[in-house]
Amino acid sequence: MKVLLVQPPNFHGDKDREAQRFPLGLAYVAAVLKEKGHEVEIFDAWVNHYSKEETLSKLKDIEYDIMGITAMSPHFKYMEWFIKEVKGMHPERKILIGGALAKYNYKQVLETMDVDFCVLGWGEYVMPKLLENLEDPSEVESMAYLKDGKVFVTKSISEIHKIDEVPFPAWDLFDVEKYIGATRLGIANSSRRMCVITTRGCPFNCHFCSKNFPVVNMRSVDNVIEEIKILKDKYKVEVIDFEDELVMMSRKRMLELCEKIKPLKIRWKCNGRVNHVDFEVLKAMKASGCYYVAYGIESGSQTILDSINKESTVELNERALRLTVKAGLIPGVLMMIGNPKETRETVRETINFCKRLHVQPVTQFFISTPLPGSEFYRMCVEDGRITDEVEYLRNLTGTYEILINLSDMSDDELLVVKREAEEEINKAYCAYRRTNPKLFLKEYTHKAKVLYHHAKGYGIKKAAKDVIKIIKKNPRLIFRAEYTE
Ligand code: B12
Ligand code: SF4
Repeated sequence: MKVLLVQPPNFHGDKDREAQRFPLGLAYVAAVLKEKGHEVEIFDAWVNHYSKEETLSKLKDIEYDIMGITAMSPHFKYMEWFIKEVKGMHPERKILIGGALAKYNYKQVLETMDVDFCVLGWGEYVMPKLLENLEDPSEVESMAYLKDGKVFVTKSISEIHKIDEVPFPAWDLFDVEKYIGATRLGIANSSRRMCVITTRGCPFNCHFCSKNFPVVNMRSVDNVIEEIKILKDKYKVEVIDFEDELVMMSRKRMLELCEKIKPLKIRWKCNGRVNHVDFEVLKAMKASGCYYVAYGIESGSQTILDSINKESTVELNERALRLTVKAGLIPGVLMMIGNPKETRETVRETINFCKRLHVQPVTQFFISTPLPGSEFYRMCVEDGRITDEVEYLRNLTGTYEILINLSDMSDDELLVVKREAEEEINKAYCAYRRTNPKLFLKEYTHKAKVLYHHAKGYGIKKAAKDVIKIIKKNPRLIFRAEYTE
């Protein structure tokens, strides 16, 4: 069967806002389908920055039997437009959606769009079976579809799998160079990078989070290393981004990973959880090429950490950041604002936390937003703050705007407090950096390296234009800590 797998564009409409990451979910599905003998083609509107017009004109010429789309919840509005257009072109061809949008809002999707099937997770196992049972998918696990006008959901697939058996992502079907050299904020990376995921799932239950996999499944270290070797040898990748929520979850596995990744002379970064921080492990990570660990610190206030069910403490957060710096690693600090019980006072605690530890949030504070699949979303539906889920999804754009204000402040106050907090933290960080020449030099050398690389790739004229554009849009970027590399 001829399958077209689609990644929709960045729904923020701002092409530079997020890096174009390699869509691992789609690439795993593609690999399995290929293995089963299907003909697979990829259409990535995100990495190619296709406008709506370009999307339609390019799709017109592609032959396929079934289209599979990956989508996050905030893609809902775009999907309404997209499905209507695509079904209008080829009403006889089947369409299915996978990813968080399908998993958490299959009902709204099936009732408002002309979508044939929703895949509720584990696409690499579900989609091949679906292709064998398109006429009657009732025996295919983790599916939702309309039957006699009613939403029908099949039995859930097991959450436990031997994921070593899944083939590596089908890089060869993608224009891989576009991801390896992807830009962020319009500036090229200064090294060739690719993402890898070594585990699926997370055992914690933070109330704001909409995790795709509730149970932890780990790949063996040898399987991960084999993948990295291919990325290094075949695609000349220099930096690996581990996308796992919790690659550091098992001390033993992390030490094994460090030992086996070290001879590859790869640089790598990952996410950490403060509960799993161990100085010996951090040192082993540093020695094996790790340079950056991002932590979901979220807040400097215990009241807030408790209100979001973070299962961490201010002390643990502080300890993790200090140990990370002590091990010679850069700590990435992910922060939120606007959670339940948030007041000026709790934000003050967060400001003081950042100042005390001399850190800046990675980009800006994310605004706590009830995302489908999260406890906050469930609460808002239950207590009537979300009455019309379709309307809510149409307005959902991610975590940069207030959609439902969960805090104890008004919308205006929250936005003012957010801006003031970001400015105060930024100012304090810059002042600290001025007293620390080593840090200053390190960060600005890195900025210079990134610019050099961008100019080398795109020419000095374009590089200068890009930099001016970015600085005009966000002058604070000149002063920001350089965390992304
Ligand atoms: C990498 C990543 C990104 C990347 C890009 C992702 C991409 N398109 O490639 C970046 C950094 C840009 C990003 C941005 C955002 N992200 Co993000 N991201 C992730 C992350 C960490 C990893 C994704 C991944 O590769 N997973 C590994 C693969 C194997 O899993 P998967 O993608 O879920 O795919 C499997 C199934 O879902 C299913 N499947 C998925 N697609 C399809 C398609 C078909 C046809 C089929 C059959 C099956 C199928 O099968 C796959 C294999 O099992 C996830 C968290 C996570 N660990 O999954 C969050 C996550 C997907 N992101 C999330 C969010 C909220 C965002 C933002 C909205 C946040 C924001 N700041 O506003 C933005 C929006 C981006 C935009 N502007 O459009 C949420 C989504 C929740 C939701 N309800 O929508 C997640 C789940 C994080 C979380 N726990 O809350 N993200
Ligand atoms: S925020 Fe991180 S630790 Fe919390 S549930 Fe989500 S993935 Fe797990």
